[in-house]
Amino acid sequence: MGQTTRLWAVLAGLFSIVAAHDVANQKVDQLAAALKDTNGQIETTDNGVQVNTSNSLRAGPRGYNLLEDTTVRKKMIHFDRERAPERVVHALGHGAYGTFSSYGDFSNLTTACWLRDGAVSEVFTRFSVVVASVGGSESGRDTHGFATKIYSECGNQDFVGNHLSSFFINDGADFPDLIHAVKYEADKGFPTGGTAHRTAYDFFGQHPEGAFQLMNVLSDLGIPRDVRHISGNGVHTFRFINVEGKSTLFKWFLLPKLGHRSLAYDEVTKIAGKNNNFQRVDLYNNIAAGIYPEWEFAVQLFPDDGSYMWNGYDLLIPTVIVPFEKNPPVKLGKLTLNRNFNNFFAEPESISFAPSNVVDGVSFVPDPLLQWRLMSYDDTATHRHGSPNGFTLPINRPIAPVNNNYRDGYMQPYIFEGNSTSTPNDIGGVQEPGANAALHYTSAGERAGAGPVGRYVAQYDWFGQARLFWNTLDNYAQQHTVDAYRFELGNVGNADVVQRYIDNTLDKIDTCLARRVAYGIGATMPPANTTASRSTMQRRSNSSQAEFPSLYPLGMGLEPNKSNEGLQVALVANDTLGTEAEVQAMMSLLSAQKVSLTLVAPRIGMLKTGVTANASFITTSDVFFDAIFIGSSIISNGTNSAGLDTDPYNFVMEVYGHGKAIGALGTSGSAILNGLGVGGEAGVYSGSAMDVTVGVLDALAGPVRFPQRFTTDDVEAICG
Ligand code: HDE
Repeated sequence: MGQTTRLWAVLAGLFSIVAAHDVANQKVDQLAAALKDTNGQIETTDNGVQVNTSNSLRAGPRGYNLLEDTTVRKKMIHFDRERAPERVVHALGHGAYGTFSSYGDFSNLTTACWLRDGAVSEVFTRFSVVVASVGGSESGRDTHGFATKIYSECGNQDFVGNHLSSFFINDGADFPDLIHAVKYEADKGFPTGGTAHRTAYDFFGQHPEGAFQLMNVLSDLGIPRDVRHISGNGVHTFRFINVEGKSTLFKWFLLPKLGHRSLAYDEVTKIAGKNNNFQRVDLYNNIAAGIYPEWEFAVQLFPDDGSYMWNGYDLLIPTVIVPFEKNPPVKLGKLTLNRNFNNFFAEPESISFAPSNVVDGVSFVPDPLLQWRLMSYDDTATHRHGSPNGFTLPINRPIAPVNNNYRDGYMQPYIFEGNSTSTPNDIGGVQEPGANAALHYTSAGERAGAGPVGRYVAQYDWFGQARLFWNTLDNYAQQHTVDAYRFELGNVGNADVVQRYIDNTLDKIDTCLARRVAYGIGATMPPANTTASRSTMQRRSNSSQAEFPSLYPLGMGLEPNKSNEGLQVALVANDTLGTEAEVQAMMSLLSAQKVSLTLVAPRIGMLKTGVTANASFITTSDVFFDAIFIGSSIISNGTNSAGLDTDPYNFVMEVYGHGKAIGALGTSGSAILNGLGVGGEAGVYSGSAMDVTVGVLDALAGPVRFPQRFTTDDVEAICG
């Protein structure tokens, strides 16, 4: 490289940093213009007249209210209409702002500007759960939504995915039925946030294509700890188009840099009762503390030869996934969430995502699930906002210029000038882009159809990937999944629906799975070994785990070297347990890994040991913590005198039962553990504050849970 070229390269580099910085602030600036600060302002009516709206107008201090009180009437009328209709699915959600950074120049694949070299775009990501309504629990067992809007220079690009890689159905025509079936039963109004009921399993039994997805939901993957530890999955195949019009097919993923973490089902149910916002609190508090979660945007790429097939995998069937081992994803960029919203209604609640929001260089394939999504989201947004003008709301507005002749309608915020409202025109209105028009609906050589018009049903071995998934689960993970099937089917309340699901779906996946589920809920067990699949007992010799670990990359245990950022641990303290010195020693190690420590004691405040408890056994719960410590005693001789009474005893034993790490400080800590009968086991550490903290942090980053503590079926007895 010559001197001048090098200089230009440096200048170009500097420019791209500056440009990237500018780009990354455009949405912030646009949103700032919409901010309204009412702090310290004098209260007024909607027509701008200063007035007190706190006391209504009455005919005397003991008299009736007056119709003339238009001020309070208006206040009430506005209040009566404060809610927009909740989303028909994914109603319960929250989110945050951040950035998307491209790892390089991917113009060989796509003209999408957010994948240009040095491109940094602003984003908003909304996380959600499918079934529960607003006000339900985020910690229930469900598919989690992971939707990201990239406010790029060339327009809004939405990635509307889920935290699981597959789906329940293949044709959008089935979606309203799926949702009717999984939401509350029409004649009863319950259950409002789960699928453990008759209509859901009647539907699942009729749709074998969803067997793999349902098993995902019923595995530990279906109960993630929080949204920082889930992945985003596009589910469908999409299309990149480059400047030559060349199309490359892709499936997208957002892979969490923190790794994946799940909860135990018992924890989920308790968290749901104690803090149904646990997941949004986790995200909000971590971002507020400067701990920003990151995901890598990665794609599986497939050449587009017009067949939509790749090595035997049908790319038009969204319930079939292509394992990472077969087609390793290529990392193209990074999503970072780093800023909380200002107003829940105006931002996460009012944002509208649509898979149809793509920029030039991104397009679709004829997958009948995707095709209906291209219509449904804009339609539901129009309904939810009460107007097609919802795209003009601050959270939805692109930073790219928007100019068209879509006019008028409810709540039109703009006053358009001029009289032309059509294109093409020669009278000074909006002009057509001509040669610069986006390519994104067409690609070179794309074929529109292949065969006679008809209503088609996809054919596949729907149980194959479910079986692979089942076979990749470790014994304890299989047990959790069996227990989840038992919980769900055990609550269906209709023996025929249950038996059909066991015989027509579970038995076809794996006979031993079907027998175990049936055994636990008193249903008829299918005869042993009717399917060719291997039984649970032989799982460990099955090569599929080595071949397809990506079918179960995650969950409680399998992923090594997770990051501990943003986790929470507790120190159990009381008037004789826990010293300032050990808290200091622990803090140095914990804060280096951005793990927060809460001192939990019978009461909040200064204890006789000199340390200050910031939570009590009443204000918090062990289920909120990823690991716990028991403080050492300040009573030199007595370990029993520092023993635990009921609340801390339950606290510690529940953590033990959930398979989490426990650290006991000093000789008294280990004596307490021995007294509880849990000393010396895997995942139970005793020793100095330093040693124990190191042990617990390693456990959190590695195995996370200690499955030896979970009870398992006598599989041999059930399966033979
Ligand atoms: Fe959605 N989906 N969906 N969906 N979906 C909605 O759009 C729909 C599907 C997903 O945080 C709705 O604005 C149809 C797959 C997420 O605001 C609605 C079909 C995947 C969110 C809708 C599907 C998703 C939604 C409700 C089958 C994963 C929340 C409110 C053809 C790849 C977005 C709204 C947010 C929301 C329709 C299937 C993910 C009704 C018709 C597959 C993450 O338009």
